[in-house]
Amino acid sequence: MTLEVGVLGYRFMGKAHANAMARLPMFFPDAPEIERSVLVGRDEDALSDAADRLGFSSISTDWAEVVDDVDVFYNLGPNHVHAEPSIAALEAGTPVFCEKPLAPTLADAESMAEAAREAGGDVPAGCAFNYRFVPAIRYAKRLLDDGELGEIRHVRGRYLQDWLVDPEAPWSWRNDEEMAGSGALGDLGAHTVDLLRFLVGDDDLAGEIERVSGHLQTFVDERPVEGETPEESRGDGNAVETRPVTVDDAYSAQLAYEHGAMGTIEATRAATGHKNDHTIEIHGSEGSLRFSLERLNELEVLRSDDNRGYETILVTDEDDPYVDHWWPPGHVLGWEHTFVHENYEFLSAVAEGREFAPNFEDGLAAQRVLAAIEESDDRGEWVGLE
Ligand code: SOE
Repeated sequence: MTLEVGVLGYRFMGKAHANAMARLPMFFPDAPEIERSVLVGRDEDALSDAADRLGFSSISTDWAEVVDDVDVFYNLGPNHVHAEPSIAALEAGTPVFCEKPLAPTLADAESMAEAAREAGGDVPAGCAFNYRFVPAIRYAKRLLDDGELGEIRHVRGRYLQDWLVDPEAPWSWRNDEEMAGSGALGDLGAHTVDLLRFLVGDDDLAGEIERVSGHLQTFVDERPVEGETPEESRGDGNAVETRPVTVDDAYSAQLAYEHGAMGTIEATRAATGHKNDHTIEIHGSEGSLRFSLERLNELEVLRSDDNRGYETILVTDEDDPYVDHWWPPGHVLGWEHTFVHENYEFLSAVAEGREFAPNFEDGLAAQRVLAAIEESDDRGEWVGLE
């Protein structure tokens, strides 16, 4: 049976997922057969253009008509449109794949997770934390799960970008609290929080995060508006020149884990010169590991019984769980492949009517940490997580 896929959103993430779907039959012949059936958005001209480029057979400007018509619904729109269409799709029994962060607010994320619970395990509700699907991260998880790093003492994660260093960089929905929820915290921090949960959140490792202390900062309070669309005008046809920035440009947080480990995490969109630098470091009683998205085919591992320091493991051979699908060992993978891997896993779960991880519960768990970090910044004190 061919799965008909409906996708809301056709910009950055729309492109990344459409590209992944197009690669599947070429490289993952055991993936379920799909049709990029309907592309959903508001602007018909832009939609038709995007549908042609991205290989969709039709377009719609009304998500409500699409969600129960298709076999799978991808919600790749801005954060403020995550909840309503995703919940409607789940209520119609349609599996959903939603971009991260799961929602702009904790309340929305809770409603989405509740809808997923009610839809049941055979209707997968996935949250698109694509960095779980980097082969080096899978490798790191195996080392940690096998206890090779011993007792976990420190976890560290930082996600650095620089596209908002320039005060003249244009305003977008990502700078608006109502639409985005938060700034660097939700957009980038959600990835770090999820990756650390994936790697050490297990009860045999660091366990849950118990308390957080957070700090948020906005460096540029307003930004120029580009273009002259109706939303960008004051209602009288005259374009506004700037809009306020109502989210953080950067955050940092300390984490206290259930079994005593300490965590330090941060993200910023103002780290001059850093484009997409996501780094994870973990120190255990028996060893340490380092991962950087800028060198995603490598994992650095240090063992306490070996005085040679960090060894670089090239995760491009049999250690890569997806290597058989791609090129001969050593022919490196990149950022886009993480989307192919996650689409493969998610669509296979849909076809087989089984659960997929990361799911909406994982999205909600990350959102709880983000909300606690914001609350801690507001109150100026540590905040506990239930
Ligand atoms: C923008 O900062 C962004 O595209 C994030 O939204 C993605 O999740 C991240 O993977 C790359 O940067």
